[in-house]
Amino acid sequence: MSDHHTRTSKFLSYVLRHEPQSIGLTLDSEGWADLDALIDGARASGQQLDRALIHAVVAGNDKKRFALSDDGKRIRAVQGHSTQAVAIAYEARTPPAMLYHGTATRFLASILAEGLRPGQRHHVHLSENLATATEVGRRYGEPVILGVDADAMHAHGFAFFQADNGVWLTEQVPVAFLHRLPDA
Ligand code: HQG
Repeated sequence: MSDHHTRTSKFLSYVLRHEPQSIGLTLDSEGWADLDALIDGARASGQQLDRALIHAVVAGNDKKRFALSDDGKRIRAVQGHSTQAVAIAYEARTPPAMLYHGTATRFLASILAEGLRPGQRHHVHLSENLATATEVGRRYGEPVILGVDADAMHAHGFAFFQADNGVWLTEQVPVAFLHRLPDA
């Protein structure tokens, strides 16, 4: 992605996941925003967006963070929300036996005491592969990977969901289902 696309992607993440009201935008409970309202609200707050730029950012996004509606009139972030305006009704799905969560070493003591919590977001985010988990962890410092025994959690009745971009979501992970992986 070019710098311009990366900046636009960060702006879209901010308004579509966290602070839609900052540009006077309304999201429905599934996270959808009207594309014209997004463009107008952005312009009023000094961000120049147009349909071509938005389409390019959605299509080229490294993590497929955004989706356009079939009629092209609406856009949403597919996961990662913190705004209480949104409560996507993800369909529960059987997870793979093992999932991974990348975090930073400085969070380990707390996580191994109280389990994984969603923080500001609506869910704990998990991935199917170690490389992704490592990159996620690196955002906050020296990365460390936790294995999540998703199979056992699922057998104990914990629900798992998968966003359209493949990220696995669950509400929390108790310590009993977590183990630290040896450093790569
Ligand atoms: C940590 C990115 C202390 C948790 C990624 C994480 C992901 C605890 C941080 C998506 C804790 C929350 C989400 C506890 C969890 N004590 N720390 N009990 N439980 N934590 O950013 O998973 O680029 O909200 O380990 O790819 O890092 O935004 O979650 O370090 O999919 O599209 O608290 O964000 O995607 O941080 O990342 P975050 P995350 P995007």
